[in-house]
Amino acid sequence: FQASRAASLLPQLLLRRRPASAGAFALLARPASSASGGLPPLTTEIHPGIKRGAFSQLTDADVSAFEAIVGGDHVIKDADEVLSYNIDWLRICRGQGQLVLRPKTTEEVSAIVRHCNKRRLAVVPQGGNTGLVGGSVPLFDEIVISTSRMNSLLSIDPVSGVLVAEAGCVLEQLDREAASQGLMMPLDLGAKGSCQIGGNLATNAGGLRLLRYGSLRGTTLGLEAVLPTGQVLDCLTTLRKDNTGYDIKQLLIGSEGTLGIITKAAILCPARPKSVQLAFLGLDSFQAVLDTYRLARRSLGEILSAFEFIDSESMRAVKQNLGLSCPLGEHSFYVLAETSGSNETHDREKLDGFIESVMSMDGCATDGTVAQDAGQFAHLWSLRERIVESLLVDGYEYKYDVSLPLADIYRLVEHMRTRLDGRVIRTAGYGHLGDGNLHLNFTTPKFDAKVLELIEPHVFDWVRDRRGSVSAEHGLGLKKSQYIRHSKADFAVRVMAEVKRLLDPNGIMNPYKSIWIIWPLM
Ligand code: FAD
Ligand code: 2HG
Ligand code: ZN
Repeated sequence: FQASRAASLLPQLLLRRRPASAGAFALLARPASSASGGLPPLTTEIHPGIKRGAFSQLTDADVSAFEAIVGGDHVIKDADEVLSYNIDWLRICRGQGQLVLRPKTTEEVSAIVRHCNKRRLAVVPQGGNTGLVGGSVPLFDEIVISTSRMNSLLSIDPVSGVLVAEAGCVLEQLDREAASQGLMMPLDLGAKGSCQIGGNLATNAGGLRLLRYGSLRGTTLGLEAVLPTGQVLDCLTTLRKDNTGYDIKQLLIGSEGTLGIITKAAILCPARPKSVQLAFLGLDSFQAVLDTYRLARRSLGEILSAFEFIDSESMRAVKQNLGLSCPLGEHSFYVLAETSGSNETHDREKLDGFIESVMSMDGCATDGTVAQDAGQFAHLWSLRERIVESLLVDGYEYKYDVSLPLADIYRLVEHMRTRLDGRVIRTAGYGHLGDGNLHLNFTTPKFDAKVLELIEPHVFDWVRDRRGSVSAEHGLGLKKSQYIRHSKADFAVRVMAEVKRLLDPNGIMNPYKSIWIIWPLM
């Protein structure tokens, strides 16, 4: 079910590259009225305060050394070809990188990084380039190391459920391979057709089913990475239990390419459910959304696999901007409650019981439908997954991804709506309710500095004051790095800086991102 759903979602939006043999890169179409009209401004123009680090300049001798490592065909120098690696998915960041390297093996990555460290050349690891915080593209002239050619599935054990793959494997392809063994990847997100497992690990991506299958921090059993000095860190165990010392691989998970390049991973895959059901509900208050979630946890228990919410403004965006149809009438909120289990009759009975209780409970859901076939299932999910794409059509998007106590989640949306009244096209709130994760987005026809001033740092301060997180799942990247202290204690940040210094003494690995703001100052 997942492959067919996701396959239709993204291809027209992403910066997709043709196979290497085609020798050119295709910039696939994005919504015509989005900010993508021309090239985005250089990131250095938007952030003039960020100065280039004391890195070396690339020379012909460096390029020759890289050609000797990966072969001339996998060193991209042509400015037009390099361009798509310099621009992020949202088309908000544009770097000035001049070189892209496409290694095939861990040994090649190691040789490249060793050379860069010796020469003090800065690098940016890049997977599918679907990241949403500007972490995957250069700022100045950093060298892009793309993992796209490292795309072999190494093994799947149908008994233990352990899958071992190279970092450049696309998530959707891995999920298809897992399906052939009765398994599934433990994470699923709208970008699955392009994002890579290495990028997923580097961002510790959450996605639609974290509620059920947990975070990659739990499902990743082992990992191999090339550290900033070029040394290979081999923690590629496939054991479920291994309490021998510190769990170093956790440092790489969520490190956003600042501590090394992940080259291989061992992931524990759950059994693929035999029965998947999806209910779509219309509700008239956020309290009703919370009450419905409480009821879903109680009555669906172990088969609940996703609980997502969409507010009316987000629904309006997919309807108006993408022309999608919603099977329910107008409501303040919509909820997708999914179950995954092994017995269709049992699961359907449970879901029907849940819907009956929700409908009969005063103030809960007032309208609802259940997907009857794969087509309806895909359509209902697209109403949620395509919000990200629909908002881009408005023009310019201000994107926030926060964790908050459940009671505060929608208060933030209402608060910001009032604050920005009349200045934005829309204030849209949706997200992974079961994870306490709100996606808060504002749109304007084009970038408006006044609007940004009204949003930042106010929105981050509001989240900090309620002990939330300024980045629930997308990471800090370039865009959120200066707010790290809003969600982490000062001493914790200092420890992070020490770890960075220890592993990357020359600071070559994805500079200007994540904890960059802090560590060079210490
Ligand atoms: P990239 O974008 O290429 O890189 C992301 C970061 O990881 C960069 O800092 C980069 O330097 C680093 N990196 C990449 N590969 C490696 C590697 N091998 N080793 C070390 N560092 C590396 N995120 C969620 O959490 N949940 C969602 O539901 C979700 N939905 C999305 C939906 C859409 C439509 C889009 C466009 C994005 C979505 N995202 C979501 C964002 C998410 O972070 C990415 O899609 C994904 O995890 C990034 O993978 P990638 O291969 O594209 O990485
Ligand atoms: C999602 O859950 C993604 O759809 C993207 O994390 C959210 O872009 C967003 O706001
Ligand atoms: Zn999300």
